[in-house]
Amino acid sequence: ERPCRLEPLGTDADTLCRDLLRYLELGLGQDAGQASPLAVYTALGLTLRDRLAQNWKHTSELRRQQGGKRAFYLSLEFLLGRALGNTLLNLGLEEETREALHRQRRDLPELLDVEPDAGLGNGGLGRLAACFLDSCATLALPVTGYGIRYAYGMFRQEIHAGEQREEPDHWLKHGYPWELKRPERVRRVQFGGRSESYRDGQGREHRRWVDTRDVLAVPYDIPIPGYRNGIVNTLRLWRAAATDIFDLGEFNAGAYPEAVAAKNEAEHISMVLYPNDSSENGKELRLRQQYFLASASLQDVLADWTAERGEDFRDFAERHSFQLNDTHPSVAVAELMRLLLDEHGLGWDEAWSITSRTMAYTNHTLLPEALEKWPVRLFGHLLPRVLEIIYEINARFLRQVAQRAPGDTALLQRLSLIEEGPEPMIRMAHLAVVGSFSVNGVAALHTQLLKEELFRDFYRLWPERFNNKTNGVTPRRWLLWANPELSQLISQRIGEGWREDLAQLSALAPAADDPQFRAHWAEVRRNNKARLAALVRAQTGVELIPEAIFDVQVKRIHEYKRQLLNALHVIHLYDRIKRGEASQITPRNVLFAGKAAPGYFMAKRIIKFINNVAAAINDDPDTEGLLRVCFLPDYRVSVMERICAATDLSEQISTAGKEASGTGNMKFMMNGALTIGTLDGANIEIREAVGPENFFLFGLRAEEVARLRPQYDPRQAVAADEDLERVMDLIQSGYFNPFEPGIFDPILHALLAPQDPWMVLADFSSYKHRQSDVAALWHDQTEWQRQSVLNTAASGRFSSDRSIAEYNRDIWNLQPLVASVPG
Ligand code: DL6
Repeated sequence: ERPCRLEPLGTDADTLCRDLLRYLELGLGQDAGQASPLAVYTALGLTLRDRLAQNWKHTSELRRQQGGKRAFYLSLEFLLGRALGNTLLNLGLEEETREALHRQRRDLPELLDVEPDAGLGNGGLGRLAACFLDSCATLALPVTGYGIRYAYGMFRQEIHAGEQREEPDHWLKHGYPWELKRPERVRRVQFGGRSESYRDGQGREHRRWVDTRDVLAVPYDIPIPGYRNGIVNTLRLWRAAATDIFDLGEFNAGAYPEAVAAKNEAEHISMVLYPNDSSENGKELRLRQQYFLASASLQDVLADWTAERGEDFRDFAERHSFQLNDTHPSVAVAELMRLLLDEHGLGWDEAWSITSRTMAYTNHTLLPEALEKWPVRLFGHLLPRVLEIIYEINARFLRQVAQRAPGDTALLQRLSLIEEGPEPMIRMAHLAVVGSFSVNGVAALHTQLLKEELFRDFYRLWPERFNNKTNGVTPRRWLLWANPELSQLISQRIGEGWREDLAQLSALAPAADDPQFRAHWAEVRRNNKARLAALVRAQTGVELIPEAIFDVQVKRIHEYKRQLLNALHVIHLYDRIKRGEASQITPRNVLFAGKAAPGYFMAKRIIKFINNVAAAINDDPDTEGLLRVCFLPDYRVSVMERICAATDLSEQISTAGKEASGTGNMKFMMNGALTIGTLDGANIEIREAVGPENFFLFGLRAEEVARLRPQYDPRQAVAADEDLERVMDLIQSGYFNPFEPGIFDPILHALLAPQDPWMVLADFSSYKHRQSDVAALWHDQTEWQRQSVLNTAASGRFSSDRSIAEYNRDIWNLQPLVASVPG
């Protein structure tokens, strides 16, 4: 008898068409002629997942054959966005798929549009994780992502009467065709109970964690294809499930509701993403999520190791790196210790040596309110054994410090993993630094500030641990996919190598001086702007001015990002129109988008303010053809794909020293936007790359912000700038809230308070002047388009491929898989 073999799947239009039909009619029970776009999208997803799965299997085989080290990216957030377009792009199957759909009288665009975004993240940090996975696969690096499969992702934002309303994002409602459930790899995660001593057969004393309430972690794998290299890596997302659906004992005793309630409690863990990007809310459920992710993922990795090597951990550290995406998963340091000590019987020194050689920590913020701390009491109640281990790590660490700096108790207090006080707290960032061999910031300035400020004492102790890894974004999604016409134009000029080696974009620079090329460039950008204008019209009813500057600020709404500064400038332009300077105004569309954390009062008030300002301006006939202002609701990955290709001016205007890096700034630059920005985060490197003459710089520098803060007097800034005075007067007069008296008082108070940490008014004059330079340059379209080309040409170093190559060179040291397409 001949063994039966799996034949390679065809990728021609004909085979794709037949497989799609089979999934649609037989897999989903639909009538192909009548099926909804959603059903066809699902069938197409399943058809493509089969192709991915083939490469997936091949990649695992390669990894097994080649052995070698692996890295694991632990993150509470992966902001994936849509998968269909990305899959077609990375597999190179767009044409065949269009053809296959055409034969069934279907159109790709309508299918692309029905896919909900996988919004399992808040913003930059989560999207960075997704870009990094794309680059790891493209560079053929054996890196696996671990995260949580939240049933509800980032909330959907609706705007009613100018205010944000949050609606649940049930993204899994219609199923998710890309994932693969892996029930055979379920893990058990412990909570509660207590820790006790016991003696083993040889009379040695150990600790163990007993009487726990366990939760199951069920993995779902999402394929992460590299760009046309046959590699498919894995993002493994954990769903929480109850251990036993019904506890029979309780059930029989008549406690049926209690048994079902226990099931609910377990499943809550993966129910919802916390929508806070820059503050921690300290909720117990959030700590449960963090521990759930850390424990399930580490157990998963250890299970693979012991299956192959038994209990011999000698090589483990040489074969594994865990990258902690911010402090959110940093409990992994203590959990790996616990697993090695309690579950695998290692001694402390060996376990610590392994842990502190495998963990690496990326910091993403200097904002004190975002630095995680957990009350010792809560931690001890939920994770008693883990707390003991943290105490032991701390005791040993502080002994080491005391030996180096005898008698310096202030230093010990500053460094301790425990912050003393009426409510003692565990400092998760300290746990991450102490337990890791590498600590990195995400842009040069940010890393410098980590060394000089936040982690100054740690830096003195272990300077070799600190390194910078400037963020990047994947050029596949953010240029090739988001801007196909521009990509084609680039390829016609410099070939296609830039897709995998973005540094090659520098070859585009000479084209900036070629009038014909510039004309094409401008035309593509105009088309993109028309498409964005159509989206804005459909979503908001606002009619943008086609030939005007598209001036865009899209990101989370936060005081430090200073959407207010932009809004004040908009009001200033309006004021100029009203005072008779219309003929001197350069037409602009000012577009805002972004979500506010639901509990962040000021951020929500800023949204309302922008919407009221927009309404007043757009309704005034004097602004016709000169100024349009719009707040686009429900900003998300798929919307940014449309926006970034159509932006002329990228607003990166945070208070210097506050934005760790920014990544939106990179997406805009790559697509040819010019930036107006402060010397903050990666703006500094963007300016260096493109040249100061092609960047609109304004505002105080980080050290000036720090120096001037104590004597900051916003009223002086107002008195010194008549335009600003007029703007503040207009707001104060209630012009933007005639029927809602007083609603913008909190904004005025914040701007005028000497304590304003974001020093908005301090930068107004400088910002206003640079904005008038922007307007002047717009009139010189030759020069504007030249600078636009130069921005794209200089954006090569902001590819996440470069970031990941650096993580690999300096931190992980992985061997790329020798990529080969399955035969
Ligand atoms: O590193 C990714 C991203 C940076 O680009 C942003 O500048 C930074 O704000 C963000 N950090 C966070 C963490 N909390 N806060 N704030 O989201 O990371």
